[in-house]
Amino acid sequence: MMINRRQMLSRSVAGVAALAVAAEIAPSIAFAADALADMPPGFTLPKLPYAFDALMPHIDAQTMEIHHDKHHATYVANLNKALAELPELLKKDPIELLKQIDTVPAGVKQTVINNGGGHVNHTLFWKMMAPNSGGAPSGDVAAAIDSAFGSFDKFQTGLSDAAMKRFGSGWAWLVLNKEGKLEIISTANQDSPFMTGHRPMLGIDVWEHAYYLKYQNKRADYVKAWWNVVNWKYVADLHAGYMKA
Ligand code: MN3
Repeated sequence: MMINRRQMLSRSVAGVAALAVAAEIAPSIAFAADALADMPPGFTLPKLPYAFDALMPHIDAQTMEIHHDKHHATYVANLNKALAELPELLKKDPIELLKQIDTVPAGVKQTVINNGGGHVNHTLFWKMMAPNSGGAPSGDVAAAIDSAFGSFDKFQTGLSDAAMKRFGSGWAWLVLNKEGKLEIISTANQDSPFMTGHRPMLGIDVWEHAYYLKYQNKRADYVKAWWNVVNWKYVADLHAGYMKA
């Protein structure tokens, strides 16, 4: 696509201004908005960054298609519907909305927790996985994991345990906590780590919709397979961004 010099200039000025405004509100939000650049306010379903079958054999194409096109799409649609009469909230960065969940009117608060959480959690989740990935992290993330958990193996066991112990539907997460330390947590339903001041670096969806078609009741097999698609590059980007913010 051809764009002229004036268009390019006005685009970059607008971009810088938007970042500056966001930075004024809260540096960590500015980073998050930047990292989640395909999650604009107004709540739209981001494109899956790879084909439905790209994570095979670990996660099957039909699961990915239903998970993204139906489940995630429904969270987005329900969030937009819930906030249709609250245009000032509809304009917000969805992460900011979750961080400030106590300012959301009581009548729609739980709907925002469920569907705003679902939207943000899944937007992260798609990028936290990638084809031809898995293995172990390197660099700063690897050092931070070793320092927090003793070793990569201990971290891996810890996150897998949290995923297995989550009763019913929810998530297990590696987060950066308020003190700037790595921590493993688990959240129920679509509760977002951002609501409790945690910054998610890596998360696994253990709702049955994430694995049932291929793994049925065998959540342990899904969790084990999922490690083969972890996108450590994105985990490192998130970590670096949070540390800078
Ligand atoms: Mn899900």
